[in-house]
Amino acid sequence: AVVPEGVELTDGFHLLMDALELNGITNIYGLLGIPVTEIGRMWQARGNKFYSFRNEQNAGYAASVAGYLTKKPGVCVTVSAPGFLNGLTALANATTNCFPMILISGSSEREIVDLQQGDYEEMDQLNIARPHCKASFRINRPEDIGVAVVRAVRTALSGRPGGVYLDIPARLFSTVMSAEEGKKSLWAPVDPAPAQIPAPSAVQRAAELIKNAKKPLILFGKGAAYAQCDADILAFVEETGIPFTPMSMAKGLVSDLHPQCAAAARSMVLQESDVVVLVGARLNWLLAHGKGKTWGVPKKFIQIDIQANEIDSNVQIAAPLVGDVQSCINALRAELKGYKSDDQAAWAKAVAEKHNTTRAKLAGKLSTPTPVMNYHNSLGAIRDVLKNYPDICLVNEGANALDNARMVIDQYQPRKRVDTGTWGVMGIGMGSAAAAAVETGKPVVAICGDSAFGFSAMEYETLTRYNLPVTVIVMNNGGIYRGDEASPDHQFSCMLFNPNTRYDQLSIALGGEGVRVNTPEELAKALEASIKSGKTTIIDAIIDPAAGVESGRIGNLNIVSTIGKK
Ligand code: OXT
Ligand code: ADP
Ligand code: MG
Repeated sequence: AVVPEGVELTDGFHLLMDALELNGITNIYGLLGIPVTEIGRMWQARGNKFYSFRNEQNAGYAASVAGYLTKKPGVCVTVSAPGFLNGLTALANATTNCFPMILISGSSEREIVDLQQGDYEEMDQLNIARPHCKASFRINRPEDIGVAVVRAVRTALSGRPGGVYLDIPARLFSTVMSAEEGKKSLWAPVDPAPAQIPAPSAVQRAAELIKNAKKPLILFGKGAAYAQCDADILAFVEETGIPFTPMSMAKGLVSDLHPQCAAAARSMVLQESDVVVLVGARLNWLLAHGKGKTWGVPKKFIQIDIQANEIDSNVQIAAPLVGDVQSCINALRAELKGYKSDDQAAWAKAVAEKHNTTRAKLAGKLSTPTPVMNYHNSLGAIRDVLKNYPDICLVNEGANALDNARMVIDQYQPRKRVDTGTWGVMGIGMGSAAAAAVETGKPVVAICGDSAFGFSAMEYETLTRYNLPVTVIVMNNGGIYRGDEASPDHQFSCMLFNPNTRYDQLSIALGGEGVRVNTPEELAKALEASIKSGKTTIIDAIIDPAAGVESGRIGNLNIVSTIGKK
């Protein structure tokens, strides 16, 4: 529409920023260039934070982790086609992990894109994004920016959280309208993630199962951690006396040191339990789809999930509790009030014994010296230092570096562990570490396999640039899984890296602190110093190239040739 002369104007850029601010967004993660450059400058000029990355995939991982940690959608801004595609990996990963995130990409001129006439960075981004997120929206008019942002926020947050794509054609950014009309077109959503209360009959059904169980188990997933109802969850655990075990990112939701923690009796509790309460955890590959020998004796599942069709996705769920974790847990607590079973006490005791014996066995390995560090004694040293910093957020990726750290390092507080998640994706390291440091304002420690680190290593400069208190420990075993594989005559082995790589020197080159360590004592000292200094640091930890195993703890998923090498 033509705006009469003399009327105060606004444009797409300003309306977008106003709408984001109105929705409580203060941090944007992204990478600038045509046509979104001005957003970064103007966003910063308004006193907000723009975290500028070296590759959109890492900016996207940062945004998704911001979403997970804060329960507000993390926002990532990218340029068109290639930038958008880089960011899309992270958007898809966010959706897979149920993290709320909004990817905003500039796009090329519609008329040219739609006729495939070869525009600058031409791509039909809207449709490419659609299968990889909860919703994919395009904004065509400035007066629709407000509604689009609200819709994106509500879609990302409500029900099962996930990713949303917002497509903004370049021209819209500079399209003007009356400032007054523009202001009227913006609003903040009321209650964008409403409580979803489970039906009373469903609550009774679940409570009956718990009351009649002999060997009940509570299994927490990252949906329970995301829900931010930590006190209610702890009360549920303690009022029922039922042993619990966490999925990796739910570690610390109730402390790993809690007497009812059964993490180190994992196989036993999955196999022998008769009733399992799943709280914000899917029966996907990570839980062997709820069947087979992992799950041992027949059992009944109670499943708390906000997504109704998650129920029965793999095996029969005897008592579905569809609703948000907080409402479901509190409804169950009310229904079970005053109930504690003597029958279940014997089971709880047996589980605690198994858990404690396994922990004690592992403790021995953690302090056994070896000529070159292995995963046990290196991680043992890290664990001892981190004991004194319970509120540090741990980021973790790799195979052996991931699986062993998950096992060895205790977590004491909710949402203090971010890892490779549902896809087991390498490369989340530096983006996640950046977001964890930014969003929590606390120090972060990232434990990365040397392969895993490589996926986002240049982003280390982003960490030093913003002075983020992140210590990256690179578990340097010289390869994927192991560093001792023999090379064929004609070429370096496809599983190995240059053994002369100096990750500590990479840090110094990128403006951080760097130290190489060869023993658990040196590692502990370097970590302690780095946390105390608050300086961005890489600790290059030399690990025995023969210490790892192929694919870590999931070697069963690794396909090998049936007929062998030919
Ligand atoms: O009860 P049992 O006896 O079973 O014992 C369990 C617990 O009771 C016990 N436990 C304890 N004992 C003592 N004390 C304590 N505190 C304690 N706590 C537990 O320990 C065991 C194990 O417990 P856990 O872990 O809870 O149980 P389990 O059975 O392992 O659980 C099953 C799972 C499936 C839930 C669990 O294993 C899990 O969460 N796994 C996640 C695995 C995963 O996602 N892996 C990453 C992918 S691997 C592969 O794909 C890689 N790639 C390919 C690639 C990827 N991924 N992405 C992209 C974008 N491109 C390519 C690559 C390239 S890994 C990789 C790089 C690898 O090389 P690096 O150099 O980075 O790393 P290194 O290996 O270090 O060299
Ligand atoms: P993990 O990998 O830790 O086992 P998953 O990512 O598989 O966890 O499962 C998380 C589940 O939590 C998803 O099915 C998701 O729908 C659910 N979820 C997320 N947030 C909530 C919430 N606030 N209330 C109930 N369920 C939730
Ligand atoms: Mg390695």
